[in-house]
Amino acid sequence: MELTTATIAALAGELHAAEAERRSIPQLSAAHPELDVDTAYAVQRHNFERRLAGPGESFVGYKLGLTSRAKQLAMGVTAPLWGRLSSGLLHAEETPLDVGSLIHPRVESEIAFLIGRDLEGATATTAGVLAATEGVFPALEILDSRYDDFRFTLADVIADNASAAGVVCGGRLLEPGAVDVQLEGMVLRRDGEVVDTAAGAAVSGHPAAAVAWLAREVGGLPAGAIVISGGLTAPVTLAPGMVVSAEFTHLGTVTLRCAP
Ligand code: OOG
Ligand code: MG
Repeated sequence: MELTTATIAALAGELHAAEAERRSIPQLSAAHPELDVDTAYAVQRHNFERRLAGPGESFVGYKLGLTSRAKQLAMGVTAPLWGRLSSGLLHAEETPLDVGSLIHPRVESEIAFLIGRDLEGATATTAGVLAATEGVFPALEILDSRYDDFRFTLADVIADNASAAGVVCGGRLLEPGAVDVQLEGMVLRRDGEVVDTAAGAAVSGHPAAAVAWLAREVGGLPAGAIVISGGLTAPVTLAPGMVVSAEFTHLGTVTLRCAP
């Protein structure tokens, strides 16, 4: 059964309140098994519009999620999804993260794209994405599910803006012709210790292929948009005082420090 506009607004309100009050809620699909992917994106859009109405907030781009096998296995959801990024989600690398400001935060390393010119959706390809990209850079994504125990169905997590809680941009911006992102290596460290490693191909065979899928899904990408292409490995659960870094072969290093 299709959910009404009023129900979409009510579901969005539940997620918004959970985020604002830093408490998790049961999965929306538990009370609404009829929540489908399209309706979930409508819930996501509702809260993103609310976010954009906030002071100083503007659209900055998109996030891809569950684009690697490691992430799909970790979350038990076997399809990719996308979410929306606003300026308020950008977390400066030099600012320590207050873990207590979030419900149950995690972090993961990603390869990010800065789109240099408008990319048409219907015909988007891996090569087309690379041609439209101004530069690629490394990012750490901060995740925080608004759901109990960080568990969800595909529709639930889409409604929750793909668990988006922040993006740390770092390293260096390289032209896509200067680095083969498919073969780019990454070492993930927690408090200096290696916790995981990956290559760019972990994401959809080629991170730009994931971005092409996004472009087709959302009907094109505008010049200036940032797209994070999805976690390369399983995420790391954050704790006060923790330092997590992702060191890439050519893209450099991006670091997140948690406040003590
Ligand atoms: C859902 C968001 C997934 C990624 O990069 O795979 C995601 C989640 O894991 O909470 O951002
Ligand atoms: Mg992610």
